Amino acid sequence: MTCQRRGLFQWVKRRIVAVMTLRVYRHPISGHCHRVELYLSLLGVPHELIHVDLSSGAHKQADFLVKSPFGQVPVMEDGEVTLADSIAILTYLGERYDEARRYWPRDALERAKVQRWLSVAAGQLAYGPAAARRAKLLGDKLDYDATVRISQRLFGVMERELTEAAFLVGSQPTLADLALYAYTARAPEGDVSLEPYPAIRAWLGRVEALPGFVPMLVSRS
Ligand SMILES: N[C@@H](CCC(=O)N[C@@H](CS)C(=O)NCC(=O)O)C(=O)O
Repeated sequence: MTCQRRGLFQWVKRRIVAVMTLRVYRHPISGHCHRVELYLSLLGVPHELIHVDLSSGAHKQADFLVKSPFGQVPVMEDGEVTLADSIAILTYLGERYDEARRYWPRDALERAKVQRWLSVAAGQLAYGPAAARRAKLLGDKLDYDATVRISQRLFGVMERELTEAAFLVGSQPTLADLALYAYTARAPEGDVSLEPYPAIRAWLGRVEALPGFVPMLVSRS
């Protein structure tokens, strides 16, 4: 190959890689976004983070609603694929990029156990610690006492299960741990204390020790 043709080949290759780079539309204080960023980082998948300015309402503009009909982050673009919803994105990444299935088990029962916690991430975690934090950080008008009750019930269950096992589904980390991590770690930002839960605090440390771990921004100390 001549120098000129080799140069052209490299240029085309760089353009293809640039166009193909996986993109995540996100906001740095969102635990929903963090779980996606964490998985990509643990897997070592190159990606670009695109800041969505929630405070100016960028997520409710027509161009963003095409990507995310509910006007929420995160959204992932991977080549031709556009996908909203953190849990949908996690499972997509599990199928597409987690070739060794380190975090998204192949075994049907193991995967169902992970799914049980993904439902909790969209349920009690969202209505408990994530909502309490929104109330304290952003002044969302909601029943704060109810969010604290939901958080304490959730953390009670997690504490019991994490006393029995190192991670939420047995001895190895899975998507369950990645999905539950951020809003649990930042629960104190919603004035929900983790002091009564030593097993949860030890588990947070184990997640943080995973090679490739990335933290979520601390919003309030
Ligand atoms: N089910 C969605 C929920 C995502 C979500 O609640 N995103 C928040 C940021 S943490 C958001 O975009 N809120 C803006 C809004 O709902 O208007 C997911 O799992 O991704």
